[in-house]
Amino acid sequence: MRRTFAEHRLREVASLDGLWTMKPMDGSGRAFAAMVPGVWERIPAMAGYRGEADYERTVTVGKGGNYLLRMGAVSHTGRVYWDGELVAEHYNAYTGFDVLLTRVQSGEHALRVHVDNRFTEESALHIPNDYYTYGGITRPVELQRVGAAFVSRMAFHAEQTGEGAYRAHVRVFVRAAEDAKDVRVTLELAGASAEIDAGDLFAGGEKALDAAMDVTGVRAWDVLDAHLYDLRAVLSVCGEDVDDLIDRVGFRTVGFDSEQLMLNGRPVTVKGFNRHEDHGLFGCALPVEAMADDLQLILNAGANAVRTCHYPNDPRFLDLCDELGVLVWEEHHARAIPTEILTTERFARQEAACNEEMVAQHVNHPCIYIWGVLNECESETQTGRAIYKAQIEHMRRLDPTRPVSFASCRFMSDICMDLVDVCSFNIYPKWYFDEDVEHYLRRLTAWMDEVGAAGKPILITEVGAGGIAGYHDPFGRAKWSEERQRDILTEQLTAILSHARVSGVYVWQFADVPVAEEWAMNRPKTQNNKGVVDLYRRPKESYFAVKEAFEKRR
Ligand code: ADA
Repeated sequence: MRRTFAEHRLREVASLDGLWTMKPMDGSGRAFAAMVPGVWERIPAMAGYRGEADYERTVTVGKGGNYLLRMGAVSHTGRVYWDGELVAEHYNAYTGFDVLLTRVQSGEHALRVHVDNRFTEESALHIPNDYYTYGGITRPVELQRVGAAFVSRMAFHAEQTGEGAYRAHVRVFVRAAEDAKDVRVTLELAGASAEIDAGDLFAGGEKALDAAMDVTGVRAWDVLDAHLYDLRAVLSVCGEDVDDLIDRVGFRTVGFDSEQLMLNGRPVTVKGFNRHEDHGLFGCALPVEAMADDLQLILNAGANAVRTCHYPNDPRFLDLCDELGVLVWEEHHARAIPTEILTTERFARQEAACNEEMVAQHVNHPCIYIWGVLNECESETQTGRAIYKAQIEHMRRLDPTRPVSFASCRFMSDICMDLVDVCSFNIYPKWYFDEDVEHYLRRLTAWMDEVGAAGKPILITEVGAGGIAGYHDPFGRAKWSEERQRDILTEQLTAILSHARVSGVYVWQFADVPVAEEWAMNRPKTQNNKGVVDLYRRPKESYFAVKEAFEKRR
């Protein structure tokens, strides 16, 4: 997937981004020149379209051979056809997928991607929700030339063994496009190296190979002080180097003690924003420049953290967080999914795929310090608990090195607190109900003590209030005015950030977002207006209130 750094020195990579022909399947016979990456909602005649469309282009292949077609993301369901033949199907807008094309002839080929963003029974994760599900090929597309065997990914983690010294564990995944004999992989990391003998591989096969390296004299990745290192795998077949893959890693220790997040042995207060991948100009297909601008605004507000509500993010956004030292709560895709969907086989299958793809694609980002599952689902019943337990256990199997949590709104009735490393709550005192914030937090911690969660740290994963950009009511301070939003956030953050048991907070939310039409009656302008900046990143008064509160708390 496209990154902010070069993933290969040996493998040839061609971008397939640009204008493709897009044909909506609405019976109109129309065709548009549509940008990839992009969302079709940005084409004026297609705004608001929910349906199916074909994206088409010609791909000119210079040298015959094996190719890996890397689809950054299709929103939300994609079927890929190469020269008319179905070669891949993928569901879920927020993770990428690869298609291996073997023995491709040089010359012109027809690439077609059928895109569907409808809410149907087939879709358990994309449902009409408090954010927008766009249509399109929404992240970059690449065609990569690979040999008989190639490195498909790596999974890294490091244990600290001394001052500036770590034991790095790397699992390398090697795939074969054709039979390949005498395959070897050399790993390089921070001056250390390791050799792995992969033996022979058969066409279509994959092997996972483990290696460990001791590195010394490295600088830790830390919050707002990020040091990154290239982890490079070079693959040879019969002694000849034919392929390579570079990922970037960081060395850090991370986890919660009974009250706080400990990063490299020091407590860190999480001061963050919930951020949807959405922008007034680009929908969910933000260019990397706009992602970087968002992070500038976030850092300028005194924050050090982002929660990727409510789905895995573009790897380039995570790259930027790695580079800037921003702590990330990355979440699988699930926002308030009704129990009748949660209990289906379809949900289990689609969420399992999301978990597997999210961890496989993002596990090496040092910025990710925790995985989140099932935002605001039914965590107060035995039926719901079984699903929470299964999801949390799945995440721990996929990545035993990071804490896991979920954002609960089942106040004082949640029965899943024992399942997580940190208890996380989405709370809206003063907005959805009128209760003094300190009083509310006292009730919350007293309840935790009662249900046996006394020794657990707390994160406030959402707090906020609505404010319509440009609506002012300086004297009356009506709800939805910028002044009222500012007052409420000040009160909320002052109480939360001075509470001894709370390890951090994420403001709901960074920017306003459009929501599904089905939500319009509770959402003025069909937007979730709790952003501290608007759709186009113009700050509201609340932005400065958050900045003041965050900067006060070191
Ligand atoms: C929730 C939810 C968010 C958003 C928010 C709100 O608790 O997790 O996605 O809907 O509340 O604005 O009410």
